[in-house]
Amino acid sequence: MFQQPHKSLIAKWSNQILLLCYLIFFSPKLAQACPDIDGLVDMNCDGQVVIAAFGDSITYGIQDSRGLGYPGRLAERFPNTLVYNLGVPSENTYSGRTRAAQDIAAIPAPDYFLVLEGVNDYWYSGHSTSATRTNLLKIKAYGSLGGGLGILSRLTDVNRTFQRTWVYDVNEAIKQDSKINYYSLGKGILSSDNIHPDAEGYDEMADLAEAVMIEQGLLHRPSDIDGDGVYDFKEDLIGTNKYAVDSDGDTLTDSEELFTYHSNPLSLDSDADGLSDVYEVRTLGSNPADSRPGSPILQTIEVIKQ
Ligand SMILES: [Ca+2]
Ligand SMILES: [Ca+2]
Ligand SMILES: [Ca+2]
Ligand SMILES: [Ca+2]
Repeated sequence: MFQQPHKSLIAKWSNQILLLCYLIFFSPKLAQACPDIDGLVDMNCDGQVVIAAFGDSITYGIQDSRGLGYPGRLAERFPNTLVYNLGVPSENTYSGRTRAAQDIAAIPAPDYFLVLEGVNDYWYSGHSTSATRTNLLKIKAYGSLGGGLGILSRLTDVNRTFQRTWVYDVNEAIKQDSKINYYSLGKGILSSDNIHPDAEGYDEMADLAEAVMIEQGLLHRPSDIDGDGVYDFKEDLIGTNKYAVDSDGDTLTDSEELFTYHSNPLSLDSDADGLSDVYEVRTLGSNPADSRPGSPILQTIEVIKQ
């Protein structure tokens, strides 16, 4: 009877010690990185994570009693992430190739571009697995145009005898190119129409997509040589020094300036009001990126000056 509270007390303290170690060694850096959102990497470091799910009726979500499809389920799981369902029922990859270019131009650059298409190519006159593969690789490539990850999926299984061989052959053809293996979920995910998943099946698809996105994001996280949380390509883009955590030497790190204070990491006085960024941040608590005397602390200083 006495051991249980004692044990939980130790557990409580060790948790607090662990939390303290975490805060001391990791938290400041993590909090200021080209920040992950909902556990997903902001691959292009534009301040938002965008998932675009491209495909046919299986992406759209036909036969889903919840009307969400697997992309809608991802939106539920990643509430701070923008999710686009780019599913068009009945589409084949020949049409998909053209549409992908248009769709990508119409949405914010995706960090994760999920592609699942090809089962309808069976009905395309003169279809071949190599042409389908070529189309899919073209579609997937649009996903990386804005700095994101294109992720190709193997087709879900079907319960139509005449189409099963086609699905199997396409999956064999794209085996090396695909990261999400929906085929592995088997026929158990299918609804009564023998081709679309049911609600539970879409749940399983979302489980798989979620796991692969997290894994691929970590595998492909962009390089950050100086470890200041701003990816190298971003530093090259804005002109900061990717080998130094504080490019302008004012003791505010590049990531603090970019993501916390929104000041200029290459200027000692971003808003040119005569008060240095570090003085505004550390002493005045005012906004170093806004010269308007709107903050209470700035007004106080002005009164003192008069
Ligand atoms: Ca992004
Ligand atoms: Ca960096
Ligand atoms: Ca600085
Ligand atoms: Ca200033």
